[in-house]
Amino acid sequence: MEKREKLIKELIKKIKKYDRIIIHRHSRPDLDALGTQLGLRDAIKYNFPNKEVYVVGDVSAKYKFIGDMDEIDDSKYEGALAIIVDVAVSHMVSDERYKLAKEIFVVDHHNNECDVTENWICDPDKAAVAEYITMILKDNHLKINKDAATKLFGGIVTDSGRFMYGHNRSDTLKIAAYLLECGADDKYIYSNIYVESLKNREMTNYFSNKFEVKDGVAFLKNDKDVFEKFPVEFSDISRGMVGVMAGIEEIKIWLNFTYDVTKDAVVGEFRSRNINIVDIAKKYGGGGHLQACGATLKDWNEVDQIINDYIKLANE
Ligand SMILES: [Mn+2]
Repeated sequence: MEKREKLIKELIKKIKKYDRIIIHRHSRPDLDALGTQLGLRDAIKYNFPNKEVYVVGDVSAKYKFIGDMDEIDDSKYEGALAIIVDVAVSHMVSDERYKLAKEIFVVDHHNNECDVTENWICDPDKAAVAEYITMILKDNHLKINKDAATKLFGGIVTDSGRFMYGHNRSDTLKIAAYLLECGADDKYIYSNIYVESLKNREMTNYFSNKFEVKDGVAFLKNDKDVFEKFPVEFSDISRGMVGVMAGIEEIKIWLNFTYDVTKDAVVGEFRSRNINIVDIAKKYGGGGHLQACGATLKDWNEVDQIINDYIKLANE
C-alpha cells in the first residue's frame, strides 16, 4: 500500500478510536480552512454522536455564516486527538495548544513540508483540503450529513476559484456533486460569498484605483495607514484585496503587500494567470500553491526585490 493510503487508514482508525477530537487549521482562515474544520466536525459528530469534537482558532467576521469556534480549556487536550487541516507548517497553525494533544494528525493540500508531525497526509493535486477530506470520508464509508456537506462544499467552491483551479478538475467536480447528493446547500454558500457590504465595495474601489503596474506585474503597497482608512481585519485587505488586480489582460502576475504591525513585517499575497510563481515565494521564505501563494517580507526594501523578481519572471 502506498504510504499516503496507509496514513489515510491510520487517520480513520484514530478518528474511530479517540473519544475527544479537537480540530485546528491555519490562522486568518479562509473558507476552505473553516469549511473543512467545521464540516469534518459535523461529519464526525454525525457518524459518532458520542464523541466530543471541538473546533478552535481565531475567528473571521467575514465567514461567520459558516459557523462558530469553541472556547475550550487546556484540559480538553489531555488524551485527545488533534487534527490540523489546510496547513502543515507549525507557526501558521491557529491555537498552538494542539501540542498538548496525545496525538496529532495533519491533512493538507499545500506545497509545504510538514514540521508538526510524521502523521501528515498532503495532496497538492487537490484544489481544496475540503475536497481531500470529502474524498477520505467517502472512500472510508463515513456518512456526510447536510450540514457537513454545505461547509465542505463552501471550501471547495472558494479554494478552487469556482472550479477553475486544481489539477484534477473532473475529480473536484465529482466530489462537489457528491456533496450536493449529500444535501449540500450550495445556494446558502453562494448567497454569502457573492454578497458584500457597501463598505467592502468602497474598499474594492479604493484599491482598484491605487495599484501600480510595471511590465506585466501589478502591485499594491499598503502601509499601516490603510487600516486607519479602513478599520477592518488584516486579511480583509491582505488576502481580500489582491483580487482587484485579477482578470486584466495586460497583468500576468499581481501582488498585494500589506504592512502587519503585529509582526513588523510586510505580508505579501501573490497571484498569477498560468505562471508558476510559488518558487519565488519560497525563495523569500513563503509558500502556497503554484498560482496563489504568499510570503512575509522583512521590510519595503525586500518588497521591491521580490517585485523585481516577479517582473523578470513575467517577462521571461
Ligand atoms: Mn485550502
